[in-house]
Amino acid sequence: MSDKKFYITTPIYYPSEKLHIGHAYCTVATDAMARYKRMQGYDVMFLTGTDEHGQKIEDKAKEAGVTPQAYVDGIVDGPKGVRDLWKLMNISNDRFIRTTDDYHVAAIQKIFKAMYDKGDIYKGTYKGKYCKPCESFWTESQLVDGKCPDCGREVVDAEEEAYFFRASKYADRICDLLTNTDFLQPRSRVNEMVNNFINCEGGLQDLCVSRTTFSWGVPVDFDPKHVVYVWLDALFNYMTALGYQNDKYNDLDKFWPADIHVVGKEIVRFHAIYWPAFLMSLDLPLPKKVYGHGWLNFNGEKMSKSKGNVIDPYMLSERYGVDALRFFLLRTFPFGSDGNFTNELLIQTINTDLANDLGNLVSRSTAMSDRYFGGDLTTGGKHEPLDDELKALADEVVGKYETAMEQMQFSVALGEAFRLISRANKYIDETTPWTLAKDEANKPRLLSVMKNLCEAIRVAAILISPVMPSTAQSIFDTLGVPEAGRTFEAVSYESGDDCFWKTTTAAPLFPRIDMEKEIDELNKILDDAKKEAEKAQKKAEKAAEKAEKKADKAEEESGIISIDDFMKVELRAAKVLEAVPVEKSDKLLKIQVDMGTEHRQIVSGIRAWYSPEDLIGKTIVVVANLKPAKLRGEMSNGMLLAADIGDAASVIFLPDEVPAGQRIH
Ligand code: ME8
Repeated sequence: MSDKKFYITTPIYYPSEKLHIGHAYCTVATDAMARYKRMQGYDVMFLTGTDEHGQKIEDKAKEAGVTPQAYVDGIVDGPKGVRDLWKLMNISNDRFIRTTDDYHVAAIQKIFKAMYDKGDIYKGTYKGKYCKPCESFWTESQLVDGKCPDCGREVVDAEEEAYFFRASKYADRICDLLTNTDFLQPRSRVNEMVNNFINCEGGLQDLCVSRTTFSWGVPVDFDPKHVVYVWLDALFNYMTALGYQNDKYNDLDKFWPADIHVVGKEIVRFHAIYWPAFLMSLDLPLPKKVYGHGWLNFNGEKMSKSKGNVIDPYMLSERYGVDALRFFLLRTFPFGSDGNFTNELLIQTINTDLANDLGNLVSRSTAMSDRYFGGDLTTGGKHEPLDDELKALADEVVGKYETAMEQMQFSVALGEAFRLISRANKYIDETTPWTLAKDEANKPRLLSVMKNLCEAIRVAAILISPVMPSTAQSIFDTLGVPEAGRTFEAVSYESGDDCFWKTTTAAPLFPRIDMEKEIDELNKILDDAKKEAEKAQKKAEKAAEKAEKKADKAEEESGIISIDDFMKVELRAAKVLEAVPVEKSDKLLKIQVDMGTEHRQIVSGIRAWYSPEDLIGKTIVVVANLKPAKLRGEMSNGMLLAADIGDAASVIFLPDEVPAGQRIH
């Protein structure tokens, strides 16, 4: 094994939904880098995985009616899950970590405790806004129009006990790391951090690193009503997966610190500020680099489940082949910037670069080798200066390719490989082998031309192999390249006169796609997805409505009514004008009252305790909007208020000065 080591990671993705093209983009890029480094003789550790704790996962599982563990198991290990996707996409990760793995959970508990013992984690109060029905804490900035972002209801000020990490203590060192070293790349990301998240004069606020409002997380073992904040839990995966604070693995000394963490721009903040601060707290070496890549949009819009425009890498891989998709992703979008994914661009790239330029070069060259030499390109030939031009270009391209790959500039590196491919196509036009073939005397020259073509293709295949591993192998096989000629050590162009090739012809590498027909099909798939999303949206709305009704009903049943409910009851002051017993009843009194704007008759069951004289002239409280009822043949247009005291009733009297008809709240 080589002593050149290289440790590279992707983010560990949330298995809250199926992964999409954005996740595939990052993983393919990281894979290409891992393969490139292996090709260069490095001993590579390539880690990916899933980040399985937190409120979002807990909520999703609840929605699905399963336990959080069952939910994530399905998305990670289930059919067409995360592992299947990476297998399909030829991802060469050496390890896969799940944050629910026992060894990781136990390690996180030890890490949290160590930071606590050191005094870098302390107990404090987390102040925020609380939504009672959702039982959720929100920060001011998370609120939508000052209301709960989930349900839109009012929130109240609230506090909860929480643990905090003393990030403030490390602010100076983090600022130095960001501004005076190459730790964070591309450089533009440094400005994003310094302008938005860390103020190099004003410092850094301490970070809340525990939660008590949900339970799906790593429990703080010395205070188990708290779970560890999901980012602290997640970031340490990069070390626990090597054996930090656990016995499952034993590669920490060999591979830590990481050479590069590849992450999307939105999580650079966690990787470039808090992650180094956590490591500083434990006196651990910092990773050498964090690379914040750009985001892919679809047709100019952010991909989102509710819009139904989330692109499925499974579907695209199955339709166009994994290598075509991998190539498209890395050739088209400069890695450090945002990119706009469109179906037209995808098909155009496959047709132009892969079917036309690369595919045709390989099929034309091998077909001619077959036609003119039966695939037997023996030693000998006739050299011409044009061959040196091809070699010179190949040498130049290899150098530029390496520089670009070292800087994660995949689109530039592939551009260089394709410069060689185009030059080789031009070489065919310049040498016109079909003309040479007409005259037996030109045979040695024709042989040289064929061998130079094969050599140019071989070099190009080595260069594209980290991005298109299967395609590179098929090309090597078709050209009959021995193992030694497939490695990066053999990348330099050998003037072909003395080499020997035994080529075969193969099926086209990339069949041309009928753009119009294919776009129609893809649009249909997209429309279906949009309809699906709308349906899901409606279903979710209905479910929310139902849940709200259920909550209201529960409130009702628990005896609580809203102020609106109370205001529906119209209570008014009334003066008793007259009261007489109802015939044939020993309970009821028939009472005439003045309600201010009208006189009314009400019938009340208080005869046992009140005689007419007790009431006449008094001011009582009447429910004025009660549905009229007939009692013993008498109409009652309202109800007077009285307290039930044991087996008697006590009428509520108001002071005389309250005018008849006055509304009472
Ligand atoms: O953030 N374009 O996980 P996540 C490009 N669990 N890349 C995209 C993308 C898009 N539209 N959408 C996602 C998390 N990505 C945490 C990480 S690491 C210790 C914890 C890629 O599932 C991109 O790399 O939200 C982004 O950073 C990552 O997926 C976020 O994945």
